[in-house]
Amino acid sequence: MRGFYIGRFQPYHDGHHRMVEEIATEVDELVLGIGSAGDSHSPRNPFTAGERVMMVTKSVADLDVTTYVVPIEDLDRNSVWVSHVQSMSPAFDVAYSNNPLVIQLFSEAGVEVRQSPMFNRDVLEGAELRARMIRDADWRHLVPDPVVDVVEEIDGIERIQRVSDTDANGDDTDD
Ligand code: NMN
Repeated sequence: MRGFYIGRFQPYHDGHHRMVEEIATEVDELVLGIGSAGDSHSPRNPFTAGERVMMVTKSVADLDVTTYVVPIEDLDRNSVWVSHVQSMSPAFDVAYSNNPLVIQLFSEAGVEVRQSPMFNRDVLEGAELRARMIRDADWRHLVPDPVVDVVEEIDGIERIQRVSDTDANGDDTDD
């Protein structure tokens, strides 16, 4: 059985990783969708799809499940988003999410959706991590080690601080 889990992964953190580990106990293969793939260089979406591919690929390398990392750009039309996802991803049997819109769209399209109370953690942790990065508070212990390496390789802290240092890019009040 193959599962699908989409997140923005801005950045990929320990909450995501615990979810992936839990999902890995239920599936043979897992597709990890990098959501909002076209977005980057903003306070809410600081990292490019390619940078997030690196974070996720390196973090899941040791898991005992075959994984595929697939960037998925947003669409203006929610009604055809599931078809868009399916056109970009290896075929999957079940979608994992706690995002109400994602659950609604997959359910309407007849795709089985599984949720976990643990998935709620994701919403809080992404925004919290970015806030810590912006104010130079400690964030490294909240992400898998390879994510620290990627953020350092791309000078990610300097970037998020710079793009947050203007109101031209909007704020980051939700996740
Ligand atoms: O649960 P999160 O981390 O928000 O990830 C869900 C991802 O799915 C986001 O990147 C979101 O933009 C994406 N999504 C896109 C559409 C669309 O493009 N119409 C609809 C539902 C979810």
